[in-house]
Amino acid sequence: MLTLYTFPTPNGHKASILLEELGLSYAVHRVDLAAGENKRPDFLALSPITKIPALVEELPGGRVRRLFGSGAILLHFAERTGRLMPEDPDERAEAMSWFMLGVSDLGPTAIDMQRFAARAPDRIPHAIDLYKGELMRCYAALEERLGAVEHLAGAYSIADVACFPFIAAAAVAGGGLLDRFPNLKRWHDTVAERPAVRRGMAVPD
Ligand SMILES: N[C@@H](CCC(=O)N[C@@H](CS)C(=O)NCC(=O)O)C(=O)O
Repeated sequence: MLTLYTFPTPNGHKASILLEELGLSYAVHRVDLAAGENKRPDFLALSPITKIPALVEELPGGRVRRLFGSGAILLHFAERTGRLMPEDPDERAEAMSWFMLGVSDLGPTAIDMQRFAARAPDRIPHAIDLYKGELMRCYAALEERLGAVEHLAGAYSIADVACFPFIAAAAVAGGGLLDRFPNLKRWHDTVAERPAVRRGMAVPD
């Protein structure tokens, strides 16, 4: 039995897309970030950094395994199932590289950009320019790669799952991201059409 602790944000959506893609059955526990539910002691026990997503796996013998962070959840289930991660060493190296770009560059940069551009009490132009520039580096890298391959590691993989929700969020935020990056748009539109992605993006509803 799997329980996903989540909220409708890009990192939460990575985990729900992954579970949907793998056809794993799971319960959803909504952690209302706006109400500060992530700071409650019961959630702290699951996610020491008090961020969603987290996942609890009930194992035989009453054992419980917890995972926190979208990267850990994606890697864990790709390894366990042998799916959404290429076997060929060269393709695997590409998949890992783009997966990490999604987890450690694109996601954190997009969140920090949002913090400075939309939520900071004072406008700090240097911080906004810095994060805008870093985000552009991510988009430019993805755009170039997607001009050469259909998906980030060739075949659809956890690399795509790790990047898609942040690109989808930027696309709906306005600013014409997908008009400026045609390869990214082609990839975004293809991934968005996947039934598992549609279902995962609607969690929690
Ligand atoms: N490294 C984590 C980051 C998770 C994260 O930033 N989660 C955000 C929502 S997208 C969150 O829970 N924010 C609540 C907070 O910062 O208090 C991952 O990749 O999943």
